[in-house]
Amino acid sequence: MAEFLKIKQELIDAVSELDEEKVTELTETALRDGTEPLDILEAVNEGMLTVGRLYESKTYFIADLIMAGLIFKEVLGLEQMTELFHARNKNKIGKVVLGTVQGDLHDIGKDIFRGLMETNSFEVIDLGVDIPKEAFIRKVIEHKPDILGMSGVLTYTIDAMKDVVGALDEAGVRDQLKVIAGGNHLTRENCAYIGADAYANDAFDGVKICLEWVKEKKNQGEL
Ligand code: B12
Repeated sequence: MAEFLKIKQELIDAVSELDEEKVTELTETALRDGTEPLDILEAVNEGMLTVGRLYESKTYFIADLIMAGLIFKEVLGLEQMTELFHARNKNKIGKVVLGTVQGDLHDIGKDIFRGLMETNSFEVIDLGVDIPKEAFIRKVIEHKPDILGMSGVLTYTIDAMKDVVGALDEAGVRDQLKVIAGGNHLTRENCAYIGADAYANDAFDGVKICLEWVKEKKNQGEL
């Protein structure tokens, strides 16, 4: 960890400068030195925030966002990272249907949440990106999950999230599951607007909430 602190800023800068080769090199070095994969992901995420700011200030363009996405995916695809996301326990504690809502193509945060949930022994049915409410409902009826997870990184997708919850209501299945919305712009207020049971700005917090829900359900004898 002490070793990682020395290169952490270098890694953040390499991500924000879109220096793919350097990011891979630094990540591999850190992993070899025994750095926790989650600490590396946190640093990469910090670099992504800078990329977002540079895009907002028109220093970066859409091609740069694409490059940033590719770099993050490359880091997530490194062997030690995929090992981290490998389900360690075959006994599943709960089922989750997950997807990025209609209008949104961002999937990196969703994929991190999926990986962490699988590591924590959840079965995850990942529907992908740009998922219309009808597809969410179809899969909920088919798989009867304990939890529905919706990802939405674009601020205007809160309406798409609200529509999914409305459709769950209409289909008469809203009270059969918990709903969590994820995205770093979400707040308590827009969570209430969406009608979700909880929200998380961070995949790690989301997993904690889901673990709590499963514990409650078990205590109530429903599992
Ligand atoms: C990479 C990227 C892209 C890539 C996405 C590649 C991919 N495969 O995902 C591409 C190039 C496709 C893209 C496109 C666009 N993008 Co973009 N993109 C980004 C960027 C740089 C990084 C996003 C990212 O992956 N971050 C890293 C991950 C880990 O973070 P995250 O997604 O937020 O996920 C975390 C949490 O949100 C949470 N989480 C996420 N999902 C879930 C789900 C659950 C259930 C839970 C519990 C938690 C959870 O956990 C994660 C961390 O632990 C951001 C900038 C930024 N700082 O976010 C802009 C950003 C999101 N994009 C933006 C924009 C504007 C666009 C475009 C509209 C640009 C355009 N003009 O075309 C398009 C939209 C396309 C579409 N319809 O979706 C804006 C959004 C602004 C807004 N107010 O909505 C941002 C914020 C940039 C900016 N600052 O302006 N983008």
